[in-house]
Amino acid sequence: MANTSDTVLVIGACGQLGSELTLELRNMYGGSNVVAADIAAPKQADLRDSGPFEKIDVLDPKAMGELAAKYKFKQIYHLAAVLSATGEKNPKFAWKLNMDGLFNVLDLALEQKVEKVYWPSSIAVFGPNTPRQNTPQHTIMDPNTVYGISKQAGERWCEYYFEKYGLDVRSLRYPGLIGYKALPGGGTTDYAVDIYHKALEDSASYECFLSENTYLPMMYMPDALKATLDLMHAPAEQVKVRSSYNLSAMSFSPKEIAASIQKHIPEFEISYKPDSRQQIADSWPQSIDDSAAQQDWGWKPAYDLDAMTADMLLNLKKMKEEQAV
Ligand code: AKB
Repeated sequence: MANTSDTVLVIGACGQLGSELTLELRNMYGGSNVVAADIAAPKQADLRDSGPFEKIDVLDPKAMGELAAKYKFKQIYHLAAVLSATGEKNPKFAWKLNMDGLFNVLDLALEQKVEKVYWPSSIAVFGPNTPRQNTPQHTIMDPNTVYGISKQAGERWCEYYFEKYGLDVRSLRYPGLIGYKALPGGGTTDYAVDIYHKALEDSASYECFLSENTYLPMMYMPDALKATLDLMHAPAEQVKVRSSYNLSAMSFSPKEIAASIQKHIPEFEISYKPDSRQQIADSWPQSIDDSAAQQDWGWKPAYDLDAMTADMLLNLKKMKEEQAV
């Protein structure tokens, strides 16, 4: 249950997930109760106009402390991170941002008696020796990207803060997230967003950086928002996994998403030019067993590939038309 008088901080509020989650939280808790924070001001008008924004660097604990003292947050959603593909370009910085940022938030939450913390993990915690089909909640984890290593270490620390200090921190291992409102930044699964944008351009064609039969777990944004809010509003005793929950909705390949788009745009063409992101994709699961999330707090996704494609194309078309006016 949501306590709608809570003040909530969203760090990384201008990102792909943050920009949509902040709006959902503002609908639930009221605009002025949900502070959007990021390293740069929001570009989206709805995010900018619906509640307070604070410029913050998650690597600056003093500034974070001042912010928390000002607003007395009851909940923090800490979404700021360097993703898988960008992380490989500057591994030391990715490690610093992803780990020091998490420590700053966890310590702040303890100091300021924040009641609940949300921190996203990823399918990137798995690695080349993990079973790739129906990957279990508990299994071999040998991530070989700095992003995956930081997420796996982060999971261990979240569980540690819960066990040792009683901090109510909750987490999901997101698959690739697909939405029409904001673009992802620097991930391996980003192709599954880009492809819809390119399908609606005049050329109706897309050159994919993964090969045609590369299957990855994916999820449409409304499902990701629902999962996040359901987990955060579940009674604490139902949240039995304190590292991070496996979460699943669909699994598809570039060839299959192209075929789904062709049902609406028959002339759409896809070509393939795999780059360094192929190796990352090949080290990740193809599908995920999320039975723990189903059992503990009733997780169930609503969208499959074709339902997502129909909704993505409809909304992207609408947005293009509005921009053209
Ligand atoms: C990425 O591709 O890096 C992310 C993820 C799966 O965590 N979308």
